[in-house]
Amino acid sequence: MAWSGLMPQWAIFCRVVDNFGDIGVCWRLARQLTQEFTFEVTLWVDDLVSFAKIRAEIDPTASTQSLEGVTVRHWAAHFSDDEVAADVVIEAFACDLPSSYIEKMKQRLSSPIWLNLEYLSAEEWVEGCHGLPSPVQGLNKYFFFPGFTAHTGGVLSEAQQRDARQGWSTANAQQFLTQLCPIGRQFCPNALTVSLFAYEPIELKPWLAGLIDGDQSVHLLVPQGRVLAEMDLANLSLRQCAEGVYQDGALTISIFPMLSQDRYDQLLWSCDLNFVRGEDSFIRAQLAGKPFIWHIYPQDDDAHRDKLDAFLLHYLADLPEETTSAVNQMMQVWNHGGDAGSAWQILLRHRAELDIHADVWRKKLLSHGDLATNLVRFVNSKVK
Ligand code: TRH
Repeated sequence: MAWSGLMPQWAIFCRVVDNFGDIGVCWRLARQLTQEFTFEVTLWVDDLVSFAKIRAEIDPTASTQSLEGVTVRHWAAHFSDDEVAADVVIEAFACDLPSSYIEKMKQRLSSPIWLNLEYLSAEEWVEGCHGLPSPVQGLNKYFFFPGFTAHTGGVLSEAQQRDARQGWSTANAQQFLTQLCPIGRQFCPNALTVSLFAYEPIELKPWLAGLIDGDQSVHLLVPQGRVLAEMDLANLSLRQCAEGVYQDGALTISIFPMLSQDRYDQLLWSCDLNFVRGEDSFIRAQLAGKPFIWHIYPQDDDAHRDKLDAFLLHYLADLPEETTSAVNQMMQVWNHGGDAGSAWQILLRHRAELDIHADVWRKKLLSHGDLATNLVRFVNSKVK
């Protein structure tokens, strides 16, 4: 296809399978394409309620709305006859475009560039599949894989957030945490700050019990969500000191409503260590340049086990054996069970090296270029 001479129109289709990662990734991409490349972007989302959880400005009842220059449309079952297919169509996470939209793509004089933005994996096969076309109904659909090496599409990293992270000082971090958790901070102003975002980790309760009895004072910052129910605060020895603040021994917990996506980034930049999950928060923790523990999205066929190991091979490649073993142990225990108390204690002993490593890794990740820029380059290479 050839561009008509005007700015190309992009359409991103997002089906929310569960939680917030699907819309989290699609929103970031849509915003970056609009702001950094000045494309006209329409984001089609089937679940605006989930979107509104990470961007409060979203009206879950509106069929069309605009946010930061992106046109957001509710993806209902059928497309009206006057709808025209975009120049570039992104199907996020193999969400299957509706056949009525594919028909419109086929009706165009010049075929659109059609891509499937895949899930993130560090497995070796990804490099071989990245960028491959697949013929579908007379059109080509390209597979675009995020990843951790130069032979993949890289990871999403918006200039706006990169610059803000660069300028984020220790004073900014202190101020942010104090505003977010004023009472919790009073209890433990010098504690290790740890954010917690996870599913239902098997070792959560023993780990919390270990934090209460530990030598290291810890301030655990928890945005409301699935992990909270699993924490079962009523059955721990913690006493409630104020609304959303619990304390016992070396542990203080602050609980607060989910943050907007940009503020959640700031939380990750501000804490000493972050527990993250899924795909998007996992990447954001890496871009924060802080040590993290990943709760991988569990899959029925146990495919997540290989994905976790593949990532750790990359992430830990340049570290000494003892540090590698400390991180590997904590990640395995968090995901598959084991002695969380001891794994945590060992991990803490390596904090200084892990701080340095987190920053080195962030730079390495960004050296492959960011995903949106790589995507635009790929699309341009297909325009004849
Ligand atoms: O929410 P997740 O578990 O999402 C996903 C989806 O479930 C998806 O179907 C699955 O395939 C994928 O995981 C692997 O985790 P994730 O990817 O980290 O997305 C969370 C999003 O929520 C991310 O964009 C950050 C955002 N967020 C906020 O905006 N505010 C918050 O307070 C928190 C905790 C998260």
